[in-house]
Amino acid sequence: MITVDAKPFPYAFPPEKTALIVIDMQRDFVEPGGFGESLGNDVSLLRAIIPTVASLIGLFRTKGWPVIHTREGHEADLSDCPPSKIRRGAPSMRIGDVGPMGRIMVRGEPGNAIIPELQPVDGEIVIDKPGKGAFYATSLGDDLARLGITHLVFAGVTTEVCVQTTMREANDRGFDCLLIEDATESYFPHYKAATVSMIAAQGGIVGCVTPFTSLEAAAA
Ligand code: C5J
Repeated sequence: MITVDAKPFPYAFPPEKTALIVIDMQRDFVEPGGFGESLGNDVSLLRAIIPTVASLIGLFRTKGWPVIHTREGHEADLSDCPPSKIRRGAPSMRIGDVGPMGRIMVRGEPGNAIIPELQPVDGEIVIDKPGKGAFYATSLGDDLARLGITHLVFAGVTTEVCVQTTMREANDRGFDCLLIEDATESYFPHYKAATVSMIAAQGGIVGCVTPFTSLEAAAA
């Protein structure tokens, strides 16, 4: 076991049963002209975590621990996108509309891709998910069972939406979760702060939280 200094208590994990899940580091959320910006968000906040996420992925790759990437997106005919999701809000572009990076949130379009800085390498699992949670309507649960994974480390965007939803899904499925707090970000700093705090509250009701340097030091 490796033990990391974390909140609300040290997080102990068996490295051979631990995977990193990098949530939705896609052009649509992180780059200008994508879905995130169409909702009126400042994407520069999200871009600030790219070096830390890259270091975290690098640590897992160096150790030979699994790295799993997710992408939020939909089939070209939007058959897996609830009409309510298309209608919601008042974006300048809706899901399926053509934007500067192709059709918004549609699989295979340039904007749906993971950003160049964090591209998956051969052998890494990439989960295409229609929802906020990465377990919903995907193979993730089966993939983790096949790999014998019991512990999950989380990074990505956005903290209070897809990261938190997936952590809660994982928690209900019995995984021991750790969020790397400087490898996740929100368009709203106060939502990130609240989410990080509520994950670790009540004795780690959803999981533990720690900065990347603590995991790096523990894994050295
Ligand atoms: C959102 C996500 N925010 N990846 N998706 O719609 O958090």
